[in-house]
Amino acid sequence: FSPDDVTVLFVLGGPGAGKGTQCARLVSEHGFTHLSAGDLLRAEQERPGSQFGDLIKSYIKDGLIVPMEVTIQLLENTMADTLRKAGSAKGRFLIDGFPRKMDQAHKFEETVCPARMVLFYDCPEAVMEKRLLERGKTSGRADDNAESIRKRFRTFVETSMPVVDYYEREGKVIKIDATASPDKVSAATKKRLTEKLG
Ligand code: UP5
Ligand code: MG
Repeated sequence: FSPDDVTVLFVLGGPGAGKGTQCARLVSEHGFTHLSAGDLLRAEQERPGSQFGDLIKSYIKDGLIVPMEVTIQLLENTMADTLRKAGSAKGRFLIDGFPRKMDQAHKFEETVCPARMVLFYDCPEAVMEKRLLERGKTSGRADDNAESIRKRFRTFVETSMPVVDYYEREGKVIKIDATASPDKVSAATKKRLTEKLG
């Protein structure tokens, strides 16, 4: 995809920081297409005949990063499908929960499309843990339990924060305090995005 046609924003933040919640709001109010890497992986895991089902299941339960080829292919296919259905070469995409490892960041930007900006939702672990345990009562997500949450936090600190730091050095990060109410976080996001993107 040409960056002249396609605007990509990466949306990063720890598990439970509120990436999905905020992306949903940006879609309804700003015409972005929301692609959650985690949602695409969970859907692929459920797809009958998928050769990656078992692999995805075990990686997600352990909070580990699925080999990047799988995730990048899912994202690229979904972007292409979206543009095809819209009958347009142009599109704006929020890519939620990706890249969360340096190799994914480089590969995606080389082979799919460079990112214009990175939204980073900053949230302390204690707040994220509380949200995830609460959601776990009803979400049915295999990784919303105390043990998986601990593993997800560890992967985030060791593997995913270096990606945020990398984009920070590139001057692409918009950092937002994610501890306030969804409305407040959403208002802060819109303000900062408008300053940067117009
Ligand atoms: N909530 C949200 N905002 C709130 C607020 N401001 N105040 C109070 N409550 C708030 O929110 C989480 C919960 O908090 C919800 O109940 C919400 O109502 C409440 P949500 O918006 O879902 O947060 P989000 O950051 O999206 O949390 P999520 O659990 O989706 O984050 P993860 O990053 O852990 O999950 P993801 O689906 O992205 O990835 C899951 C796994 O997939 C990874 O661990 C990994 O194993 C795998 N994966 C890969 O291997 N590769 C990838 O590239 C991506 C994922
Ligand atoms: Mg999410």
